[in-house]
Amino acid sequence: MAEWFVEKLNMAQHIKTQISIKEKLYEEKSPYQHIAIYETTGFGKMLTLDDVIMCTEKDEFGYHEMIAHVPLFAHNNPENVLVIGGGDGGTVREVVKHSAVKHVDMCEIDERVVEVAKKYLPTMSNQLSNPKVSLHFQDGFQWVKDHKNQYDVIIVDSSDPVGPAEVLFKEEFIRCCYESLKENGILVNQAEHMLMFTDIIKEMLDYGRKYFPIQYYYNTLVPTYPGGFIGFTFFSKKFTPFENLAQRIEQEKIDNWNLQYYTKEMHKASFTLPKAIQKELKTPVISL
Ligand code: SPM
Repeated sequence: MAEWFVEKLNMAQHIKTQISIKEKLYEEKSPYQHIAIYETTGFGKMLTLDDVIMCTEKDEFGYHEMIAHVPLFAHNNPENVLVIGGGDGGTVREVVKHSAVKHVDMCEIDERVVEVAKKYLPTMSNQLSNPKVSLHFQDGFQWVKDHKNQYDVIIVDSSDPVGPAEVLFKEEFIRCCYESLKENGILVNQAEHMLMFTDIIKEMLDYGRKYFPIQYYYNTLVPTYPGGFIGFTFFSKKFTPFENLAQRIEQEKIDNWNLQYYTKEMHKASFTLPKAIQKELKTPVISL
């Protein structure tokens, strides 16, 4: 009989996620949260934080490729990048592929997540010691308050809007990210499932509208998250998600990047939303 890991986070949305596991490989209680690694029967190793699925080896690419490459190909010259959260290393692994990126600060509050990922999830964490990367184990909100006008792209690879990460979905944080970006900067935030959390996304887009002239929401596929999808808000001071795409793709030679999800076609298509959601979020309709 297989054992099942059950994620109960979205019970209020009438959904439980279950994933079949072979064994629990590791667990600890860090100063911030419960960290666990499981060997699943079909999705490779899996990281959970406070019993919520963060990533599995089999389907993490859809999340990490899209949270990283969409803003980095939308910007014309993304030299300085900040990743907030992202302790497993998957986002940084994608960010450092860009030759345009000269430096990455990763600000993760929980050093233990990074240490556990280095030991159990080497395919995600293998670029955390890349010379372009500086790791900072501190609060991301404080980091953006202390670093004004510094970044071309900020990527918020957070957990869900409950507990400590809740502030990362609020106006004050979005405003501080705006101030931490340079004049052409782009901010992308993990922003939930479009159908189950439309209200949270609407709220984030409304906050973003107060500061950024350009706002979108885009989607990716992650079968082990409730509902199978997750999306991101895209806020930009100057560039649409598309205007630099052809030139930047040409510059980066992505055929050697071993990508499994991201293509320029997927970049464009991910902004196309179901009719009712698009109407509700009031984001621009994309002509493909
Ligand atoms: N680097 C991977 C970290 C993952 N960050 C997002 C985690 C979200 C997980 N929950 C999705 C459920 C939606 N309510």
